[in-house]
Amino acid sequence: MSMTVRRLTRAATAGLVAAAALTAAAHSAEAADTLGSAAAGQGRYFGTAVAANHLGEADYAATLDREFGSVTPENEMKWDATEPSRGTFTFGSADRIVDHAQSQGMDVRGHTLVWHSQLPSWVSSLGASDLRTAMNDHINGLMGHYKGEIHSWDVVNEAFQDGGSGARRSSPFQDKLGNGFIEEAFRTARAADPAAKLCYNDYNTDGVNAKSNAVYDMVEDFKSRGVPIDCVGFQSHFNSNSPVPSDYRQNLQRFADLGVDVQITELDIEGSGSAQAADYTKVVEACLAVSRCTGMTVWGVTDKYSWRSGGTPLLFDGNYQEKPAYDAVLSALGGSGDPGDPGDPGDPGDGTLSCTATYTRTADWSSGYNGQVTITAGDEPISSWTATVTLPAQQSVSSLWNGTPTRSGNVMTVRPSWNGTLAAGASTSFGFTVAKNGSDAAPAVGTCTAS
Ligand code: 9MR
Repeated sequence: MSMTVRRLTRAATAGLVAAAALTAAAHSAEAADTLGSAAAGQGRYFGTAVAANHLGEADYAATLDREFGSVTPENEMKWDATEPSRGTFTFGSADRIVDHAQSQGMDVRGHTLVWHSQLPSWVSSLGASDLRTAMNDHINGLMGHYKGEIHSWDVVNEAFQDGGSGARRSSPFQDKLGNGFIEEAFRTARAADPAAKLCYNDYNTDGVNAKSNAVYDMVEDFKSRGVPIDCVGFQSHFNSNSPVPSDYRQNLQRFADLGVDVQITELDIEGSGSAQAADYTKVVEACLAVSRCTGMTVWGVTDKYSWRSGGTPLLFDGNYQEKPAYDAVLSALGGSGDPGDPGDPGDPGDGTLSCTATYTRTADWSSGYNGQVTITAGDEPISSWTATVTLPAQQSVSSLWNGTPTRSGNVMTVRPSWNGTLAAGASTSFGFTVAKNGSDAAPAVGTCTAS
């Protein structure tokens, strides 16, 4: 669907009422709690990033619909997706997500209006005065289309630099419009949809540090001058290089004390097992300890579609099985289900055998490379596994170890040699040497199946 700047809102067009209140109970009543219903019991929302192109996958939609009370389009509301050329708005993919969410009674976070990334080149090439107009038109176009349907908007995303300086990041907006662009974006946004919470969103601001201090100073200044800001989003992408900060709760609290809500907007934590579960617990407990922490969003439903899929950072594995981190979050939210009990869909003991396969290149030279596929059992022990590896057309495999391949064209189906039996959560790997024959592309690893 494509339309020009002037248009009716979706709500007016469809005669819909405004989105449901944030603290409404999750959309489906089930015996055991879900992430969404448990969080709602604490007066919070629990959401996930969603990609429109996965909504047609039955397990993806079922997990989403069962567990979550809020969705954030992962890419579909970004500038490159919604206004690829000036004044031409394309809402097809974003509308699919919003329609799906509304059909399930879920709320929607808007992400994101003004950001230096995923920005079409036509925006970057504008002069200052045109850029100011284009920025305001973009905010009005998006917020107008979804007026009354979005609980919180990330109005400006990632405007501060990493590192110790606390400076603004160089971007077309910063470089041409100066510091005032953020304030202007928030003022435009307030007028466009007065019901939406307006958020500033960033990463590496989760603990007290130079970057979060700079954001803090900006929010303090906005509040003192009456610039409309309602919340600060803490992305919370964690891994071993960027662990959950020990002063996470304290940092959330000091922002809340400025008179804004805080939201955890893009949570994911690389790792597995009990260590990952313990880190998720810290995050949930920090949010629950801050009364103005109104909700949490994880950055994806399943590890297999995560932007950091190699780090398995989410609550459901590649086969939509609940990970220990899921049980930890549900329990930290006070969920009344029986996390880990045999028989609950997705829990250990439900009889679903599963595995995941992840690929890495372990050696590389001009004419060839070594690849390795790591097979990890899900939450049940397994006695065998099957993984497929599809090679780029030119490439050929000269040897393979720790697995038994059968080949059909450029597709290898690999089964165990000696290493089929895996305990729950345990891993093995097979390796292979490839002749590039002119193509350096990576092979594609298909879904792992277990028996
Ligand atoms: O998860 C998003 C990924 O699919 C996109 O390729 C990427 C492009 O920049 O953006 C990812 O989402 C980012 C989010 O919009 C802003 N914060 C960081 C997120 C992870 O990179």
